[in-house]
Amino acid sequence: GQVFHLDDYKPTDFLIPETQLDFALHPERTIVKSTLQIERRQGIAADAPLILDGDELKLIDIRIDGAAPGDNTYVATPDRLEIRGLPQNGKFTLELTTEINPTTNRQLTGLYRSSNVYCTQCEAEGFRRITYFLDRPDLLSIYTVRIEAERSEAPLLLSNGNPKDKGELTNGRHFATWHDPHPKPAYLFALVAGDLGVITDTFTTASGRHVDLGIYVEHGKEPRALYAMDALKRSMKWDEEVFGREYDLDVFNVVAVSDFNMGAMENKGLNVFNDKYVLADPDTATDTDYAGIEAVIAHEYFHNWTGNRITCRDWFQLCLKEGLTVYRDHEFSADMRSRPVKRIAEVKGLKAHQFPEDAGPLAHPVRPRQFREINNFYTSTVYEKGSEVVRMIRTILGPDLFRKGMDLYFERHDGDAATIEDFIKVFEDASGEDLSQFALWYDQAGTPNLAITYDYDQATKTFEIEIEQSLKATPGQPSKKPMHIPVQFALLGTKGRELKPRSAKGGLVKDDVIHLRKRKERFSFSGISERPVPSLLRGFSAPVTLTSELTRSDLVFLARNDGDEVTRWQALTQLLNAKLTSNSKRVRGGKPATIENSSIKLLGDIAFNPALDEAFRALCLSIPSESDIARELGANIDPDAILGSRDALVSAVGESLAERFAELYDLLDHNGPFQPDAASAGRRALRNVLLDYLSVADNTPKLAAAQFSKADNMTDRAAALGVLVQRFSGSDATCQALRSFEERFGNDPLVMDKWFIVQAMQPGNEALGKVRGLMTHKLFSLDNPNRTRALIGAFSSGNQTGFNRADGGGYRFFAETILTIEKKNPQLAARLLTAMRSWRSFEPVRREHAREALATIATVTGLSSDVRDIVERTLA
Ligand code: BAL
Ligand code: ZN
Repeated sequence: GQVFHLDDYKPTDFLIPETQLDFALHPERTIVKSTLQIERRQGIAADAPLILDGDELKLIDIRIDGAAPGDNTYVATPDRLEIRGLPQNGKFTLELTTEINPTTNRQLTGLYRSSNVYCTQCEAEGFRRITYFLDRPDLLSIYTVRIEAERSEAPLLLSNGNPKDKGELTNGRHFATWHDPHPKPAYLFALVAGDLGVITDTFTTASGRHVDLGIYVEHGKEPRALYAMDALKRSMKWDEEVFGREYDLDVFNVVAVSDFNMGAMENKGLNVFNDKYVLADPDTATDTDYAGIEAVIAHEYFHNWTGNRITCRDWFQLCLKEGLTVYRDHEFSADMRSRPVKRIAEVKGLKAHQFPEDAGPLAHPVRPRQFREINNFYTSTVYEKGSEVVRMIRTILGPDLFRKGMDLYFERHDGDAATIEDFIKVFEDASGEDLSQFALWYDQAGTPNLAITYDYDQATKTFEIEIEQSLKATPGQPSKKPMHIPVQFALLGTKGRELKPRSAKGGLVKDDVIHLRKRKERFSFSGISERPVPSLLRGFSAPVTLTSELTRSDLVFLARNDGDEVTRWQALTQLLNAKLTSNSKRVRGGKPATIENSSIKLLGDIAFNPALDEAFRALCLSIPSESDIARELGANIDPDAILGSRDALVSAVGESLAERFAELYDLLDHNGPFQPDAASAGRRALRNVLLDYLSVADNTPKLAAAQFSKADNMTDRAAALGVLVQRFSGSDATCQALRSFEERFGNDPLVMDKWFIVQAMQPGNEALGKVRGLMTHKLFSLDNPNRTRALIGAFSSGNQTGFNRADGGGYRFFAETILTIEKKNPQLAARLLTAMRSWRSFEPVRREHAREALATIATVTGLSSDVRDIVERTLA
């Protein structure tokens, strides 16, 4: 396939200031007429051809200034329309008619039907599946859209912008017209038509604009959209207060659909959502679901400024809108919930998804310089590491200069298709700082490691920290330059008191931030009266790994005393990881795991510390997962030994603390109705971790079964079901709980995803047969991305022992399934396939099985560019 390069960027020869689209909707034969006002750019030759993008299109009619062009002046293929001999003055009206089939469109990009609802997904390159166009983010146009459909099939007709007109037609058909006054790229175009229920509300902006809000869902599910509406209103208010950003249209609509490749899409004024990120009530949604809805509603809304008003010049700049918007939704959730707990969850997510991406064959910079398939770059690196880069700018400049830079960004680039260089420049101009070295974060792939040594001199009361940064080679980047890395820190004395240095020498230190800029640098602090324990990378101030010479007792000290919850949690995690990895090696060598009483005591002291937030205690007690341990080991991974090591720790802690855990478990039982707020969620999280320890210690499903049947909310029900399937699969209690869940929620596919996931995660060799069996369940379908991710995605990316079976059966099944999915939905197949990116870190037997399965995919002819790109990079 073709490789696209950032360095080849060139503006278009033509502009399309206005676009009029007329849709005559029909399930199999939708007619799209587009009327484009086209202008050749100054300086472009008069004989320059106009070349428009298409994808699986059928051209029915073409007119230039109302007349049919000669046959030999244009060539139309399904993926391209080239026109020559255009009017000399370079200004003309192009009318194109195409015919498309929304029903057979299973790729879910362009215009398709999901449960009888017409909807669109145009990012990144879906618009070209609707009509021929200059389908690229730097081509901005003002859209007017007329939609016509059968009223009985589609009483609701929505598009971007503000509603302009509507009316009845003959034969039971009707129409609506929408106009979006804000010029936008084609990827933000949206249309929705169908028969849906709605909840409405209003919002008045700071300057007094009245906005009508609507959230559209399947009939009967309206009450489950109320939380999303509440989150939307809070997002609108927050963006005004924190970033000074107001909404700019008369309406804001959100539509939930059940077949969607992504989480949601920020189309101007008409967000289209995966229903997973809209629908919630206590009986069907977990606390994690509620938090996800709040975050995604906010994210898509925030795109209105960071993405829509200021878009990307080209797809290499994807992080310009995604990294920044993720940063904004992280800050929103931190303000709505507990900031440190939210931050720890982000760090866990980054380590679980982005660090492995950076460490494997799919590693790429936050701003890649080349790609074969843009759909494969909606990654954790672009999104989550992209957000970390924005956070580091704030840490380096401080909150005031950061805000000043953001204000300048909005002022200077409103209406632009901008670049990362534009983004960095506003912060340089606002602060006077030189961020050229910092900008390497956008260009160099991989996770830097900081190797840290310390030296304390009692006589001179001087403490020295030496930091050496290193960054391994990644695909296409054999050697790297030193980066500017902000390391937030404190020096802790007895009982965790912060020692304030009199002065700092050596490298640059400003307030509580060490600015590491050389490959190796020394920072020296005077006036330190006792040997301190350094608390480094507070708030996880940079996406790096640390190798430090802190002793076990230093780590215990930090885990007990650090006033920064993130570094406190990090110290505990480091202690546990050391134990879990050494035990994994012992178990693999046929030796029993060993566990010291001091680790158990530490976990107990955290669990019972009433001064700590319950959500924080829950995070500490959720010891590193099997994949966390695998990542720490890095090579020669044996998932069975890892599971053995982890279970040994859970059972040692559970057995030693059983009595007090049981008391706390009872104490945390909630009274009164379910509340989705952060504090209540924290109590449930803590209680549900305790349930696992208690069940393992007791070695009976009794407690989990009791919680399952008593639960009045999905968080407690799903947690109990998880313990039953993870710990007691095959027991009567487990089979009964699975049956009862299915009876109760069997008509609600979205809720049944939890039932598919929990079974796909069952540890050990039985999982594969289970997954194969569930694929024949009446609710399961490889056509639906949520179902497919629930069963195939959870199995391949979440079930360490079951998927990575020693006999390679998991990999063979996966390769076969990917090839089936690929024929319907290449984007989904490619995304799922990234589950195998860490194949080289397994022990040799599994590694060879994995390589063979990947090779089976790679040798298929006629693979989609999406899957071909991933499989070839993974094997390279
Ligand atoms: N732009 C694709 C979905 C999202 O990141 O909001
Ligand atoms: Zn986004």
